[in-house]
Amino acid sequence: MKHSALQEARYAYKPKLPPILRGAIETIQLQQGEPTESVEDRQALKQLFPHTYGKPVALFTKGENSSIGNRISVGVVLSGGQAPGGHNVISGLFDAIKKGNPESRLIGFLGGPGGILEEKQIEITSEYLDLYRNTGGFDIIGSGRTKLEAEEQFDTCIEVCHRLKIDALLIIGGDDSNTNGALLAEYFLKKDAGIKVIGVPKTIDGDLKNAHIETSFGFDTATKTYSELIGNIERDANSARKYWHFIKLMGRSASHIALECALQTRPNIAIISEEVAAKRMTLNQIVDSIVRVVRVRADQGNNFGVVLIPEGLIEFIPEMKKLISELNDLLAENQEYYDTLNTFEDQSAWINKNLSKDSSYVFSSLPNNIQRQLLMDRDPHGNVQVSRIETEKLLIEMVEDKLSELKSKGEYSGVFSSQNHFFGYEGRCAFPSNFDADYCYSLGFTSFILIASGLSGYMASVKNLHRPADEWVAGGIPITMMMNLEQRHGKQKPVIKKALVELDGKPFRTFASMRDEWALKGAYTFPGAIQYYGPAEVCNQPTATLKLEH
Ligand code: FBP
Repeated sequence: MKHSALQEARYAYKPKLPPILRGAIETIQLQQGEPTESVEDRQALKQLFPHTYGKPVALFTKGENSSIGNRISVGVVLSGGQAPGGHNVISGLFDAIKKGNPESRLIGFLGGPGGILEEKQIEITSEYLDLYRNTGGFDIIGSGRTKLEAEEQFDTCIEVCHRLKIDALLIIGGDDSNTNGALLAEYFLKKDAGIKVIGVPKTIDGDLKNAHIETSFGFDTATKTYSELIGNIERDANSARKYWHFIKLMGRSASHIALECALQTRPNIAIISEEVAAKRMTLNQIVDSIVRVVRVRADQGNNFGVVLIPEGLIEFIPEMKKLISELNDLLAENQEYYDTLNTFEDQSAWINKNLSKDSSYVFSSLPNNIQRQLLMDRDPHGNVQVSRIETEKLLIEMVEDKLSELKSKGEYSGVFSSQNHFFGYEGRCAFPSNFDADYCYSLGFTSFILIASGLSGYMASVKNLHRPADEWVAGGIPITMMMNLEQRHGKQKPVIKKALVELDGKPFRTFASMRDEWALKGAYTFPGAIQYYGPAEVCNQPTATLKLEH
């Protein structure tokens, strides 16, 4: 394989660890804090998780730890969408395991959680791992979206782990995968299977965070990658002065990515889905708010600008949310019949007949291509795949229509020419920033200490992340502590509470206090490419979200 110059340089990068994890590994001892409670629904969760509920927060301190040197085998699985830094979680875990006992083994399950069920795995060796250190992607073992949630699957996991002599599983995933990790940990204890389960917070979306998990890994690199691209487009817009750029940004549900990128690049408009939902804005009101800025800028002679749109927006617009939920139910309940409808005309006619009056009206008023996208295959959770809905094009079309209407009435005399973009996959496999490289390596290393200390049903945590790594604090958080009950497919299910953008939080308030100025004046900032080498203020900065939140 031919390596780029940066790839070669990154192989040699030594990620930074929190001070407690440096030096002799057998002197890292577990220190248990107070018992914990879940965020909500305490009684119900206590009953659902009799073995793992209420465990104390785990901290580390210096002292003798005789179990660290035991020979163990750990299985690792990458779950869900790629996020920069996954390879470093595995590197940190591997190095810690081998430091504990060179005879210990790391088994990587291939292609995500499905790899455990299908018993597809490889042993990760030092030579193999060296090709992946400090690089982006999940290609070291691959990822997948198979959900581990049924008892038969849990039993298969036990059989496979016993056959492979695996003592613990590390699940690197988002809120759903870690929820399932908690269920697995509970089941293993109930069955006395002797297998521990530890989770690691992964997702570029940034929505797996709480009082103890300050950020999920990958958010830092992905938002820096998108911000670089947005900054470049802003500069192009400023130079050519002829296009309005509509940029959709990944993030399945929450708008953390769009908000962070807005704070980094100061676009003319950034829509935040959580605000749209809170104000119960209709699609037309969102379009009007964009048209307002386009007109004022046109009056100033500025027929150009940049609009950021979060990927999940469509599901936060109340009328669209209702439509999507009705579509999800209709398609799930009538899949067999629906599959017999061969043309789009037949499908949309049947859909229109079965939707409520309001939703049918909304559906019919959408352009044909958006209707088609709303009817595409659901993801394994039964949800519409928002990354495939071209919201940016929908908004452009609607803005164009409004502006021509205004023009015909003599109320708008500008020129509106647009470009659309979608930044998502571009950021998920970038070389991890120094922040993500260090954070992920620390999470992997921490996971081993939790496993070796006999804990299960915990998520690895590294805190104080807005400070340099010299001040980072490692430990573990019982996953049940992050849970509540939510309605899923008509049933109350225990799940990790998703963190949406808080409208009274500092990142949003900071954005809201400046956006009017950004809308009309040229306030663009150009973050440039991620820097891996150079002064700390250029290459070791955490996200604005993290700094503002802490
Ligand atoms: P995770 O929640 O698994 O981390 O994935 C996040 C994400 O990147 C979303 O931002 C996006 O909507 C989705 O994955 C895209 O999924 P896919 O890779 O299946 O196209």
